Parts: sequence; C-alpha cells; structure tokens
Amino acid sequence: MITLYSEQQALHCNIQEVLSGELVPSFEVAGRTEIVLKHIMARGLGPVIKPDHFMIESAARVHTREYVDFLQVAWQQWQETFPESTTQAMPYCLPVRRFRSICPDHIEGKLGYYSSDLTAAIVEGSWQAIWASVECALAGQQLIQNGERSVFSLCRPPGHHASQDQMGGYCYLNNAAIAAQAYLDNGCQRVAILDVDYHHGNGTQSIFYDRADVLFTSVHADPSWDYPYFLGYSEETGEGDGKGFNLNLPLALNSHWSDYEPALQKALDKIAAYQPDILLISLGLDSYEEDPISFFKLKSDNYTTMGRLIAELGLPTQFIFEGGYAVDALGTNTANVLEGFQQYR
Ligand code: OKP
Ligand code: ZN
Repeated sequence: MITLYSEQQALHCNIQEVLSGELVPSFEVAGRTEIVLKHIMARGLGPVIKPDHFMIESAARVHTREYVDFLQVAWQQWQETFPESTTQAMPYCLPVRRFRSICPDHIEGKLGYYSSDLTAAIVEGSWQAIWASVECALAGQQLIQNGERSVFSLCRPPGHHASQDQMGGYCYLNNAAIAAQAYLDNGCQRVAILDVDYHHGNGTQSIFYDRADVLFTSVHADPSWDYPYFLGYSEETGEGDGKGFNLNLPLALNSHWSDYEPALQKALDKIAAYQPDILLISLGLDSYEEDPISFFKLKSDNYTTMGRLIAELGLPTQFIFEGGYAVDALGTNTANVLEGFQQYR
C-alpha cells in the first residue's frame, strides 16, 4: 500500500491548548506522524510518496472560499496586529446562540468567527502544513482513481472537525471531505466515509448532512460525555436528500473491543448496503486504551482485526489519518490496521 506523506506538515508546531485552565503544549504534535512513518517503513508496508501540488479550488468545493482565503493570511494579519506576539494566533470570543454570526474586521474577531473552539491555534508554518495535509489526501484520491486498490494518506494536521467555514479540534481543512468531493467530481457516484476516530467527525457530518452521494458513518465516544459535545448523537440521521445517509454509533466511555466491534460491524453493514464506489476511512487511533485524552479501551491487536473487517468489504479504500495521541504506540497501532487490511486482501 502506498503512503502519502509530506515533511511540510511538521511546520505546524509549538501549538499550545487550554487544558483545565492552563495553557499546555498541544497533544497534536509533529512526532505523531513521524513515528507512524517510521513504523510503516520498518514493516515494509509499501512505498512512501510525497504528494504533487494541487489547486486551492478543490478545497473550496467543500469549504467556503472566504474561509480558505482567511487561513492563508491569518498568521500575517495576527502579526500585523500584534507585532510583539511570537507564539500563536487564537480566538477568545466565538459567535454563540442568540448572538449574530457576522464576520468582524479585527483579526481576533475573524479567528472567533471561523472557529468552533479554542484548540486550533495558528502559527507561522500552519498554512504550509494545512495545505500539505490536503495534498496528501488529494494525491491519495488520484492514485485510487487511477486504479490503486488502497492508499494511506498520512495527513497532519487532521481534518474531521473542520466544517465548511470553521476550524476546531486541531483541524483546519477537512482532508477526508475534500477527498470525498474530489472522487465525485471525477466520476464517482457514491462515496462512503467510515470515521473510527474516538471523537465524532462533526465537521465531516455537517458538510455532507443533506446529501445522499456521501454516506457518513461513525463510531465514537458518546458526545454527551466527551468532545465535540454538540454533534454526534444517534438521532442525527441526515436531512433533506441526505435523510438516512448519516449513521452515528456513539459508545459509552470505557468501551472495550467487545463493545466496539458490534458497532463497527453495524457501520460496515450500512456501507455494504450503500454500494459505494469508494470507501474513505477517517483513521483515528485515539480509541487506544492508553490514549492520554480519550477513554476507550482498545488494545494494539484489535487494530489488526479492525483492518481485516474493513478489508472484508472488498472496496477501493483510502485511509486518511486523523487523531491518536499515545505517540509511543501510534506507529504500531496504525501499521496494525494497514497490515490487517493488507493481509486479508
Ligand atoms: C481531535 B481528533 C483535552 C481536550 C482536547 C480536543 C480534542 C480534539 C480531538 N483535554 N479536546 O478527533 O482526535
Ligand atoms: Zn480524535
């Protein structure tokens, strides 16, 4: 299986986030994808390729043009406004219920307008990394549409919490959604997305919520008890043309593989019935028992089984990297999914 990876993705670094009232180093670090890359090469899973360049237009198919343009200039505007700030651009004031959703002129107002939370700060190299991450997704999509049966887009920063015009949850542009749209724009009729990240893919769901050409399925922590809190409940089944094309399978905190597997199988059955041309996996590994910010109890071996169950669908499959913060085990667990998938094929 070919892996798509770009070193540019490491330029998004030294980010801090609020944890229990303190500013601490973000859990989403460049070392995450570096250790995954190391394990992929050590296990001989296949070639690693740097993606070609892609045009901004493909991102603007699922995001607003204004939002994509803003991301490119946010750091520069921040520096012009706060020349003494050497750390990161982040909002503190968000548009909420009963207030107006208007885009202000001041950079801190704009950051708030384009954010769903305070965990997606921007530094000097962020845009280069964000775009390189999208390019890993689009290069993978091209390989699949040129006949490859499976690819792994080792994207960073992740994407599944990014909506049409909001960043949040360490995400800026939605790599999986951009790839899904690119498949459709290049002749596919139906794309299925399976999101196995511990956190609900609220951005991806909201982008495709009223559409039947993208099926979104997700197994994740009950949003009543963990991030992203405001979306991801089982009663969200889609709207308009998209009614019936959204499947949320929330699980209680502390769920083990014995709870996880039946939910995963439900998602896989739904996907099989949909008969998609392509399967996209939002591959988060934060369901692991030792993840520092998550509360499921999956073990390293379970990821091999997960890969096999996905392979049993027999579909052209693109894996897109999302979360996973137990850095020491992240290489092993990611490679286990890919190897479990490949061994079955
Ligand atoms: C991104 B992805 C830590 C709070 C962290 C943000 C989680 C973002 C997860 N106490 N909240 O889905 O892995
Ligand atoms: Zn996650």
